[in-house]
Amino acid sequence: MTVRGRFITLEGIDGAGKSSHVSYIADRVREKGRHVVETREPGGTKAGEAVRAIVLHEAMDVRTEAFLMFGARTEHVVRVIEPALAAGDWIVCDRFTDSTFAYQCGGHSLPRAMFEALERAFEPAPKPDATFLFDLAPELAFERQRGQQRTPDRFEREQIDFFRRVREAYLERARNDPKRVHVVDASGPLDQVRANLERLLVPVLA
Ligand code: Z5A
Repeated sequence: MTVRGRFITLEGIDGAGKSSHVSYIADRVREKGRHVVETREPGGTKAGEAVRAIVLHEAMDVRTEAFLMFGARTEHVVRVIEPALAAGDWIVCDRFTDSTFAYQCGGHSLPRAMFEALERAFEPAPKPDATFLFDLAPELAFERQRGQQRTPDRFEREQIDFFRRVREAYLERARNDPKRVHVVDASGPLDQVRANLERLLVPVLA
């Protein structure tokens, strides 16, 4: 019988540096001889990537944004995540449901109960086995993003108070689920953050 794979997610405010660590985690899993699927949200499927292009760049009501995130996630779970886990693969996913609770409920103050109901009703959403939350002050994240050459997307144009609420919502998720959510201090230089991550990753890979 195939042993179900494991599901690892990375979370954090924009500019926390989590995308810099996706392939590192995937490589560490491969070293264990496991097959890995690297993916992201919103995205991960053809329809999900189309939704991503819309939510990152088109103006819309915050509820529209929230429902689009859930629609993209349903595709992702049904077509990619569940089949891969069932086949014994490991998933390393850049953002998942915690992002919705942090951005839409924390950042945009939409009611949490609405999303908890949606989560139950529309998704056969697997719960991540482990989540790494890259945590740093929004002021520092803004400074890092200033170094980037590309045009900021809709989220990146939000004000600092929005990201303070997003960060607090993430930290609350971590406090409520400390066995799953591992908080990585992301305030130092990249190699220091990597070392912080590695310490927390070792028991997850065991
Ligand atoms: N969203 C949502 O609202 N609800 C949902 O349910 C979901 C998502 C699933 C996705 O865009 C957006 O969708 C996201 C939330 C929302 N908001 N935004 N924007 P995205 O995937 O493009 O956004 P992101 O995840 O924030 O992408 P990112 O730009 O890749 O950010 P990051 O992963 O946090 O950081 P990074 O790219 O690895 O690093 C940022 C820069 O900092 C880069 O120049 C690095 O070289 C640099 N960096 C990284 N680490 C360090 C350290 N330690 N020191 C110095 N500089 C560093």
